[in-house]
Amino acid sequence: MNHNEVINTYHQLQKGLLMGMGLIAATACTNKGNVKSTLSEKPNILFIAVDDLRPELGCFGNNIVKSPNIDRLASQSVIFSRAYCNVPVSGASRASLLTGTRPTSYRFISFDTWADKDNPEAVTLPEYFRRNGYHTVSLSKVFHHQYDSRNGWDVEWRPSGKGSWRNYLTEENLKIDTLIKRGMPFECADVPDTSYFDGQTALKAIKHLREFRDSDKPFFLAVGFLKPHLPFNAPKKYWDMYDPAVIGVADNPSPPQDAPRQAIHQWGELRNYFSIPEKGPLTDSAANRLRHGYYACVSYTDALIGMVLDELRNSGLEENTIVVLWGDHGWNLGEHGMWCKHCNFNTSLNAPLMISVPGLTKGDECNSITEYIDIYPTLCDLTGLPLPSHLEGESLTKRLIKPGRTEDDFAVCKFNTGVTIIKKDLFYTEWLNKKDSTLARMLYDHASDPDENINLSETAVHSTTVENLSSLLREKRGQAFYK
Ligand SMILES: [Ca+2]
Repeated sequence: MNHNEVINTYHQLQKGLLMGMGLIAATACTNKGNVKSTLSEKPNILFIAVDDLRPELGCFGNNIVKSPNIDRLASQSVIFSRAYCNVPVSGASRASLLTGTRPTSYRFISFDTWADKDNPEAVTLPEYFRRNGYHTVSLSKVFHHQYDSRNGWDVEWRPSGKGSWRNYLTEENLKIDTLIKRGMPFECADVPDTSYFDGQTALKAIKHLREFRDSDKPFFLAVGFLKPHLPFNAPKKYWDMYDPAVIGVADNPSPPQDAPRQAIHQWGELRNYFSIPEKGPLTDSAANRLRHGYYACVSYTDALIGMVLDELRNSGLEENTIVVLWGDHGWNLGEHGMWCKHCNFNTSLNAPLMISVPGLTKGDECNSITEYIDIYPTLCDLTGLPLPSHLEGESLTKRLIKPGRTEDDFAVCKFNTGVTIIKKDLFYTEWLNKKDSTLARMLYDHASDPDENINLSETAVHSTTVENLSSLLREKRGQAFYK
């Protein structure tokens, strides 16, 4: 079955539902067998963005992290276990995903990227849906900047409260933040779930879902959660879910053998926080406490996502709503001695993605290599909208219908001057100058070294592989890479 046939099958499945049945379930045949679907021709979209979420969740096989609500969503989704952000830093990753276009040598560079400024020709995902009859709502951080893609939203809302964006609740932490402008890297406070900004966001999402129940217009509801981004502030009960001894520290706290200096950074984002040393490694107990805080924030966010998903179900909207959950990039929790994102290692590039299509997806894992720029065309396909010509990704619809490996899959990710191509088990990065010359490189084979501890790029036995990947990287990185 080729791609067009898959799309046709899916739309036949949709059309079959409209023949006088409205939202009543009907059956259609796909290559997975009989599929019951409840989608109307214009299904709603719930688009959940989670800031700095690693794919370390129960549904991704992690035994430590407690994420029952996301796991429940995963059981109704296809889980993309090899999804990669195209840029491992917030603003740039979001601008790339939401325009469906690749980073280049000159665009989508930093945390405070504007999609409108970096790629003004591209119609953003929400704007495209708004133009096509959707009521579009953005809650909290979806684009990095509140007023980016201003024409994209009917409603744009951000949470607010006393103190800085770091959103501490204890008097002690508020005082530290105010006095020295460097807050604590975490907070464990005995407060209700709705006290922090993300709690406000979940309540706001629930309010909108209740309003949508009585509307004839399809909705595109984007809900951005700020945690587990630093500082790791979460109600105490989520800290209490974890035993620090079980969390431990990273197994590989040293840089990879023979890695170039460009591969390693000094995690300035974390060092900005009070109590973190200006240079040098963290003690094991500090590292353990940070990991504990990160996991507490993951479980806190999971609970808030559960509140939103419960409302989706209770409101009767679930059966006609596609749900996409994505984290904007990965995060280092001490691996290679590093913290935060901002690097070309798998820990920063691999990110959680799952897509739920009612009646179609049932918890299968897709281990094809996918890129975040694939999300935009996928949502167009699933809602029957033609693909805008500027898109550079590939629709994942065929993988939703038949999850499984394809031979032609790859991903290209970029951070600053480092460009990574991921092909099969190989992760190859080159750092380039403005004339496209190679400054440094690294190669990891995940078949034998999934944690990326031995750089193979300079070994004679891998020279042909490096040559081939170097060519492939230049072929796949996008025609607009250099102006
Ligand atoms: Ca982020």
